[in-house]
Amino acid sequence: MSAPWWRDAVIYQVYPRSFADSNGDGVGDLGGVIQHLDHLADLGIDALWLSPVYRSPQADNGYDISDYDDVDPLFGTSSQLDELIASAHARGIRIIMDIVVNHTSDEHPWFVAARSSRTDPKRDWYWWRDPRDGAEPTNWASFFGGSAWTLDPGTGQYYLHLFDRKQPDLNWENPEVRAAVAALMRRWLERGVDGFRMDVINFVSKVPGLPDVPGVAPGGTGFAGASFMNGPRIHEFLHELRQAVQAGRDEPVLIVGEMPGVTMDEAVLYTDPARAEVDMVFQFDHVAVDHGEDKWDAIDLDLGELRRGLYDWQRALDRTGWNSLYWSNHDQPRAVSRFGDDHPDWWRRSATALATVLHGMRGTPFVYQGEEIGMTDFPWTAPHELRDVESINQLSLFASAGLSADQALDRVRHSARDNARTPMQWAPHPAGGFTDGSPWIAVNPNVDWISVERQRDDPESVLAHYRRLIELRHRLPVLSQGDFAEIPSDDPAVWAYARTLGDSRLVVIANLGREPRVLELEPRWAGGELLLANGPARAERLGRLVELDGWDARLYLRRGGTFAS
Ligand code: TEU
Repeated sequence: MSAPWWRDAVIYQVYPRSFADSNGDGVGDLGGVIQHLDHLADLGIDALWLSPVYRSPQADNGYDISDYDDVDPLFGTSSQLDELIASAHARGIRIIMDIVVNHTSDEHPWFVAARSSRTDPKRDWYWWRDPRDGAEPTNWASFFGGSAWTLDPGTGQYYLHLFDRKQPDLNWENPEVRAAVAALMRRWLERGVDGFRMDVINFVSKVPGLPDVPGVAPGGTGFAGASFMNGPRIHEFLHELRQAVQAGRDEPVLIVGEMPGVTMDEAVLYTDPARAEVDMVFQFDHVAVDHGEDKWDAIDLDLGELRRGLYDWQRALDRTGWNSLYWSNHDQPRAVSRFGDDHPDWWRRSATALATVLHGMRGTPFVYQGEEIGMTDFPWTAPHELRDVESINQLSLFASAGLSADQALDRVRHSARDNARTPMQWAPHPAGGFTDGSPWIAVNPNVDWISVERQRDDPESVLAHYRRLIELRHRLPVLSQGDFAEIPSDDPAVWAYARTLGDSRLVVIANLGREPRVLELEPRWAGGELLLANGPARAERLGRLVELDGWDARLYLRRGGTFAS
């Protein structure tokens, strides 16, 4: 059986609110996505992951869904979504819908019914508990600050929400919930979508009894991940869902599981095709290497740790299962600012070096909107510029802890999800070509030198480099199917690895820093011809001594050899 389509594909994430506004209200919408499909086709991507556009009160920018079958008027109409699906398909681009079913909006009819009475048939679709000593039932913390429980005065019980209080957790122990989720996913497949990105899907099996977090002071809250991440029935639930969604379909339905807290061992089980659960996971190890106590406690980036984390995941899934490959998404700061060097002198080379080391690996690369042109974090100057519920709650928590507004902003600025949510920079003018209206969040002032328009026809641009990497993945089976082997380097800034398939070997080498560096290779790695560099194109054979300039990144290809892996 041939490999499924996503194994040599590149997937592009659109966060519609910030992608392109077609009606001048300052918020991105489906019309804007449709208008820019040619940009995606030109980039060469194979599928578009669309962050939620369903009806939602927008408490968490659409990750709080109140109607899974309808489009929120903020983003357009249901018929526009059908048009997007058809227009994307006409360009050979598949559509991957973002499905959020660990929780709904508190305005979803299911929850409205559930909270109406303790005896409502939908009551058990959510998690309800009596007060304990007049307070929250357990000491669980919400990801967005405070307790994970909110009292519903109408029925005198608390309901569970791992995120915002407007995002009550569904009770997946209830088979009616699981059947309803499978049914809504099948309806989207009937409308022509090709797969799903499933939001925090490894949270849906909770440990029975919802035990307290140990060691938390009375009245406090603690991270309860051990009680909801990769829970006791998660594999059963995901296998059941896969069977229900795939039934009767010849074309494989892509399921990408977003799984904070997933381990490599668990990921092998989740993505083993023989187990029919999910096809790949978004893991979080590499995007936590600069977190101290938590994401707000930023520590210096340890390039060795970053490299080891990604290489470990390559080795873990090299035989069984499949990796997603990403630097960015709508929740993470911009890669070139976080892992690269967004100084104007180094910005392009570092953005292309990061792209090279990621896209050279085994797995399915994901490109987040704006990453392909090297968009950077935003230079926040005041708390009121931030829009994200997580950031706003955190600023308030810091204020309560006695920090000044400037001190709180300093703690939030680098990890704020808002960095990824500033408008896509299409053209070098104040609104960035994103809207004719007033944007819902500020456009990065560097739009005058970072934009699609400025890069589209520049062969040396970040955009051109992404195009080349994507084209290579489509053309070279060694990239999509080759195995992975680390090439030893004592310098944490010098990354090198090999991909081997049959008589082809690809060697990827990069310097993730400004200082020139030298790498000495064992003879077995040398001998390839330069295939792609983020510097001047040139004929070059890979020798044993590799001299690397600042943020130098190269791919070498050797064909016709016999390679011991
Ligand atoms: O994010 C889940 C998740 O892991 C977040 O807690 C993420 O780690 C955090 O935002 C980083 O600080 C998913 C969605 O991607 C996110 O946008 C939603 O807010 C969240 O679930 C709730 O649906």
